[in-house]
Amino acid sequence: MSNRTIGIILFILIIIMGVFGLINRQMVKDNKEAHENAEIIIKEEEKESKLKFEDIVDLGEEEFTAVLDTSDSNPKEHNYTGVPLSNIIEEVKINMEDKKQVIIKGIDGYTVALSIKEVMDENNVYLAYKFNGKFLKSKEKGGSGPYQIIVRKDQFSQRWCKFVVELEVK
Ligand SMILES: Nc1nc2c(c(=O)[nH]1)N[C@H]1C(S)=C(S)[C@@H](COP(=O)(O)O)O[C@H]1N2
Ligand SMILES: [Mo]
Repeated sequence: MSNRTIGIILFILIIIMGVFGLINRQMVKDNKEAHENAEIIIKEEEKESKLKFEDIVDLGEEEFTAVLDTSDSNPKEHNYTGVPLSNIIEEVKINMEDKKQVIIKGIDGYTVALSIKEVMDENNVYLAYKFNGKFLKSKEKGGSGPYQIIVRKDQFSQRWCKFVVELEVK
């Protein structure tokens, strides 16, 4: 092979790598933007509050492990990043003492009820936004985010509401 041919091959490879690099950077950016725009509505009777990702991330971020056990997978421990659900409720000045439960809704209509007792329990209920160090993708992008409720003490994962958009404290 002539030097010229090798040169052309190298040039083409560098262009391909550059294009992949740009695509990857755009995907990371899209994902980050999706997160920055990700809002959650918190309701209490007539009162409605909204929190954005930038508000949520400041409410005591923690990394924790939880065992995911679905109907089509065996139990496996994973790392999540999120904030305790009770911190979110406190942030919007809802007093949990006279309440019974928190109703969590996903964008697909899936609804989960947690008792206030469970929510107040230490290291149990979290609103997660990262899974094994990566942001949870939206439903359209094949993920379980941008937010997912994790109930660490729940043996099965039915109540780990995916695509969370609304919380109602009753
Ligand atoms: N929003 C939403 N959350 C959901 C579900 C769902 O259908 N919609 N399914 C539940 C069930 S039955 C399980 S086992 C866990 C994990 O679901 P996966 O199998 O998609 O991981 O999510 C739970 N949370
Ligand atoms: Mo399930």
